[in-house]
Amino acid sequence: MDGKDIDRNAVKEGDPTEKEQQELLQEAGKAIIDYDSGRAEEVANKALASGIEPYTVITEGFVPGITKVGDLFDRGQLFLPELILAADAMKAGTAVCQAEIPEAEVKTAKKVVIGTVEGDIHDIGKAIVVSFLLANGFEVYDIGRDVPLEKFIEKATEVKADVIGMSALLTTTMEGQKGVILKLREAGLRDKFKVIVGGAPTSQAWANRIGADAYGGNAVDAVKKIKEVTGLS
Ligand code: B1M
Repeated sequence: MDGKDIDRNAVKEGDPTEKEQQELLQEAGKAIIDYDSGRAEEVANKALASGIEPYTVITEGFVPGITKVGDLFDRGQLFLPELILAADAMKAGTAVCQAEIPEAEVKTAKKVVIGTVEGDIHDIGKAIVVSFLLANGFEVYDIGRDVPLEKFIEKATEVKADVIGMSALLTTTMEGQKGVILKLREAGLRDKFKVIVGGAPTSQAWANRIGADAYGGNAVDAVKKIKEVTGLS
């Protein structure tokens, strides 16, 4: 769907009501809980067409769904196969939304190398951060997931990056974020790059403890912090 021309703020007679939009957001979450990729895409399209912002569809629609699935998994009420199916539905739904977050025409000339650290294959949140960085004019080098620690430094050096961004969703792989900072120090490169960390188990306190320059709590916050550390705001 090409929704780039939709003026989401223009209210017309017959437009969906706030209640209908709330129902669509709930349906989005339910599609994840039901592991239904097709429905996740369908609801995403409907929600966008109803005028809901792509980021709102993700954060108020899909995220509560995947969070619920994560909680059930944590409590042993569902298992890895279901978690994988829910993640597939999450990716399908968020991809529809991300396609509606256009890349900025005006570029910032700031380069960000971003990936999920070694041992960690969670990349849904990182992909959302990448979309937001592109929408804000950053040149982004997404080096993927389960990325060896050295690769962050190699890529950042190769492209003369301003920022290294590391995502981690597991308490065990958070250590990789610290590892990259230690490696940067050992190589005498710590001053060359700003470092931002993010992912559900991380926090500002963690960023402070490992000597990162910033912590991003979500995609919007990540962009804000990267703008701050690169002197754009
Ligand atoms: Co996994 N998983 N998972 N998982 N998984 C968690 C993280 C977990 C909390 C679930 C739980 O038990 N409640 C738990 C971790 C527990 C812990 O470490 N203490 C867990 C586990 C245990 C595991 C496995 C070990 C399970 C197993 O194999 N037995 C395994 C690990 C595999 C590995 O990585 N080696 C595993 C696997 C998987 C799937 C593959 C099935 C799938 C991931 C698919 C994928 O990403 N391609 C998956 C999923 C989907 C989840 C949950 C349910 C949802 C994660 C997600 O996508 N959230 C998760 C539970 C949860 O988080 N509540 C869970 C939505 C996303 C939009 O949010 O990623 O937080 P998030 O990103 C946000 C912010 O954090 C921030 O902005 C994003 C957008 O707002 N952000 C950044 C993220 N990165 C950033 C970087 C920045 C700045 C901001 O700067 C660089």
